Amino acid sequence: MSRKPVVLITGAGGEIGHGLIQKLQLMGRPMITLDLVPIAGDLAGLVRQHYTGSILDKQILDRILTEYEIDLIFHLAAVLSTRGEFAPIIAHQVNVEGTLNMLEFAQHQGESHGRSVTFLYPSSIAVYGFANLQEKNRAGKVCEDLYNHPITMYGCNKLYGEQLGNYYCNYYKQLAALESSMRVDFRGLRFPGLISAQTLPSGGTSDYAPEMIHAAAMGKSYDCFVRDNSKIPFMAMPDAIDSLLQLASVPRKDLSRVVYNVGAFAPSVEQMKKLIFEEFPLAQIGTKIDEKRQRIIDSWPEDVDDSAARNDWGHAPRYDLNSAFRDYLFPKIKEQYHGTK
Ligand code: AKB
Repeated sequence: MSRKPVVLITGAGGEIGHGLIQKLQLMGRPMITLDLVPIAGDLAGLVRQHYTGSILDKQILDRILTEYEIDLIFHLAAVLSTRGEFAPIIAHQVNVEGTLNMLEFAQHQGESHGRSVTFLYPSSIAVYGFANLQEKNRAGKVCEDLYNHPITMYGCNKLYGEQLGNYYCNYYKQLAALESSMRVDFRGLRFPGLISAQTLPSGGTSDYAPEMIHAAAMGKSYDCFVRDNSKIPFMAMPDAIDSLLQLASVPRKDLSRVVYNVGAFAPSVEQMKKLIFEEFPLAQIGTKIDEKRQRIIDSWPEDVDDSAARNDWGHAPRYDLNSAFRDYLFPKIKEQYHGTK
């Protein structure tokens, strides 16, 4: 029975999933979704079927395997860095064992349908780590193969998840009699902090940026938990979604790497506060440093070298710092909270 292949999105209820579902629907791509919670009302009508459950539940994955042919997976389910430091074992189970389940699922899909499954894996700048702030500042824009010394469980999980994906893609059961590698066409993106106008993040350490902007727009006071001179790379959510879709569509032969850095802009907290106060002069944004979360931010790079992504598949974010805030975030967030642009 020939069935039209569909896209599977895990962790579909999260920030990336929200925008990705909307974009895939506009592209006319049929999709199914999986998340621990039911799908939000505004998205339910955009997906063919939503499965409420865990990527750790192999029975639900087996059920999906019998019901759908899947040719593209966006594996978004994850426990992020801050939340992972309160429950490191759960983070490992979801981020590593859950990812292993999804890679095995993709392998079975590929074997049963006789073709490879493209597997998009959002990794993170959390895979990087530095001995101290001086080393971070000296390193500047880091390339993929240096400073892979994460200090969070999430970062460790994401780095290993990249290695697992490379194994499934290029070495799976390499000693077995039957050739069965390349059923999983694994592609990873190391995302910076992501800022969405539509949703607020939860459980991340880079959350201070979206939290500040949304608080200002809602007229709520907010204390940033890191120093004003803290600097890591960020990206507007539409660019993050476009980079996932762009990497998913590139012929494998054009890729020189399994995992890519992607960047857009790398502001200090001070630079972001200045833009926010220009837009919301009455904003009440203070500073109340959380030294433990500060140490995580200090372990992440000032910026990333994404030349491989730009050269191999034309990564070119639409938004820089000023346009992200002035053309995307401020008008969209105002519209969301006040109905005005
Ligand atoms: C986090 O803060 O944990 C994430 C990330 C940078 O990967 N937003």
